[in-house]
Formats: sequence, C-alpha cells, structure tokens
Amino acid sequence: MALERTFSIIKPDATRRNLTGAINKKFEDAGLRIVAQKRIHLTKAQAGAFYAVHAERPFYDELCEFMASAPIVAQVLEGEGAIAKNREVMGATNPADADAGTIRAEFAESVGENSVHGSDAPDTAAEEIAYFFSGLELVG
Ligand code: 3AN
Repeated sequence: MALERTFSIIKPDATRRNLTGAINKKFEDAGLRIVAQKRIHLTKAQAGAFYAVHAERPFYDELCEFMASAPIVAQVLEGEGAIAKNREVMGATNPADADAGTIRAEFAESVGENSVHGSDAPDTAAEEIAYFFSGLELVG
C-alpha cells in the first residue's frame, strides 16, 4: 500500500472538552503521523465553503453553525493507506454505529457533533489539504 496523506479535523465538540491529545494518540497509535496541524476558529462562511458539498442537505446550516462555534484543529495525517486507515480509526458517522475503540465510539456526542472529520477519497483529501495548508506547512 502506498504512503498517503489525508485531511483531518478535530471538531468543536472535541476541542471544547480538551480531547485534542486523546484523539491525536488514537491517530499515532494507528501508525498515522501528524505532518501538519493548526488550531483555528472558522467563521460560518469558511465552514460553509468547506462543507459546500452538503449545501442541499437538511443539516447544512446546523453543521456550519457548529463548525464555527469553537476552535477546530486542522491536520494532515500521513501513513500507508492513510485515507482508509483514518476512517477506520474515526468509526462510523453516527457514534451509535461506530465500532468499539474508535474515536467516535469513545468521544462523539451525536451524529452531527461527532468529534472528527476525515477525507473520504484521494481527490477530496488533496482539495481539503489545499483549503487549509500551503505546501510549506506540510512537514513529513
Ligand atoms: P463523514 O464525516 O463520516 O464522512 P458525511 O460526509 O456524511 O460523514 O457528513 C459530514 C458531516 O455532516 C458529519 N461528520 C456530521 O458532522 C454531519 N452530519 C452527517 N449526517 C448528519 C445528520 N443526519 N444530522 C446532522 N449532522 C449530520
């Protein structure tokens, strides 16, 4: 499997509860390396642009409000098959369906406030990394 990079967000519900370190430990224990990381407080418009693909979904407005409600930690994770591995470590979108030991099973509060975001494919990973980071900020 090839060395890959994926984009990750530690969401406001998790930063609010001081879970950044606990979540990063899950990534590192799974063999994912954090090659870029920054804490930012998005505006609602910036969150809306990031989640533009969900603009027609009924939960879009609520999702943008939530993502702008407190700081996030934006990250780039690197590893063998990083995109799939990260989604495995995150667990299912709805914490009620997430496997034991995953981030969402342990930490997520609801389907909306589910502690982490992770890219779902190579093209979205590249787009999402470029939205938050310049090449100079990626230190592998
Ligand atoms: P994932 O983050 O697991 O890839 P997506 O892409 O289907 O899931 O959804 C993006 C984000 O939208 C989720 N992480 C979650 O915060 C929010 N979301 C998804 N489904 C719902 C829902 N039914 N109600 C509220 N928020 C939702």
